[in-house]
Amino acid sequence: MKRYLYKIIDFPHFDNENGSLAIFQPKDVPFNIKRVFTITDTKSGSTRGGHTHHKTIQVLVCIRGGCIVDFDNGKAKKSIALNKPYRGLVLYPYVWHTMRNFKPNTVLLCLANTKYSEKDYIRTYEKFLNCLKSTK
Ligand code: T46
Repeated sequence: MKRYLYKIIDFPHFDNENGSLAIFQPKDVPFNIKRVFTITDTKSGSTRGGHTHHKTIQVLVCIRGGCIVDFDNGKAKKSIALNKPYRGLVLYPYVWHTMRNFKPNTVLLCLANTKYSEKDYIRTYEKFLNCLKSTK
């Protein structure tokens, strides 16, 4: 099975000396959006994520501030700094991801293709590696 690692989407945006406007429309997202959530008020030094999903695909956008997202598919690893209010990082199922180095007042917007279900999460790296073996 081909395992995608990530994709970057630069959403349409208009920036001028009076400010910036970014536009998030379903047509620019590679799945049907079923859920939108935000991550805010992260403390200095905190990390979030540290899991992956069976089915959920997500787009993460730091609409304010910034953070680093570390992710891997069990083979390739990558880190991306998200710090532009129009830049989306698409994370696919079976991509282990962790967010860290949050700048003060960061607002991370997440669009997802699933309703929330704890059963969709894999929350230990060992289980993740075992799932990769069993879904080859
Ligand atoms: C992800 C990263 C980028 C819900 O009840 N409903 C929801 O839709 C979500 C997203 C979370 N929750 C509950 C589950 C936990 O009790 O909120 C609590 C915190 O969730 P979690 O520890 O998973 O948060 P993060 O920031 O580590 O991860 C979140 C998403 O859960 C996850 O899908 O990929 O953001």
